[in-house]
Amino acid sequence: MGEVLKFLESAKAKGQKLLAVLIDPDFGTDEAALERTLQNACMAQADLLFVGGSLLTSASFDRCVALVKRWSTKPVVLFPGSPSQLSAHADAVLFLSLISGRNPELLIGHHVTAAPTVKALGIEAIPTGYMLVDGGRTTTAHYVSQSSPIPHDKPGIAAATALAGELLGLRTIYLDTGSGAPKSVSPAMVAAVRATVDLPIIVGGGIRDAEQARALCEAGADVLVVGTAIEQDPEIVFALSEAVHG
Ligand code: 1GP
Repeated sequence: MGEVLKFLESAKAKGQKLLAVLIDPDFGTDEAALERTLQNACMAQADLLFVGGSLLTSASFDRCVALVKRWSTKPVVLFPGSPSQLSAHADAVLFLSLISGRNPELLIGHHVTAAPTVKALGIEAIPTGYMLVDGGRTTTAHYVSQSSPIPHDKPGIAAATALAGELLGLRTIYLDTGSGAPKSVSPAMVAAVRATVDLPIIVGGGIRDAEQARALCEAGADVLVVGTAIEQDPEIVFALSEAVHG
């Protein structure tokens, strides 16, 4: 097992919740802002840096990952929106299967394209059941994946989907309403998935404040991923970190 998955599993076993700061690779073109965000993440004791996005508009992905690695002591994990979002500077990649959708390209197609590069780069691949959940509007992730999200008020569908992922041998479950979603996944949905699977549960999309973060951790999330709120207010990472670690 790779080091990052070991870290996630051992934190879960000890009941330690983790905060991942999501860096949008396009945001990395403003290097001063990126450095400030990473300094804050470091001072706030965020546990992981995720890098990725559903749609890249700049060509500087590899440079962004290299800068994140240089300016941080925490594991750098790719959260790729496409097989081109791979970099040798990362410690690991979430090898995502979009199990909430029925788009074969995102269940196996992109994986075939990406696998030889992942192997050649020597980065750890973490088999992840990725589940898009309706968060109140169509996000870029929903649109680009051409898949229907799980309805926000159907925790049973989320639990059954996560269980199928666990039985297929996936090692983490990622529940996401998509970047900038008006609503996060509900604590009720997280609790239903927690009651059904024993895997580390990653939750992201639309998390904006400490109260929300606390409720999701109490419901059973192991890792919270926050991007937009920290981009909009870099200081909020301190309150989020306190909520997650407290
Ligand atoms: C999106 O889970 C991430 O895939 C984070 O979402 O940008 O809304 O925090 P936000």
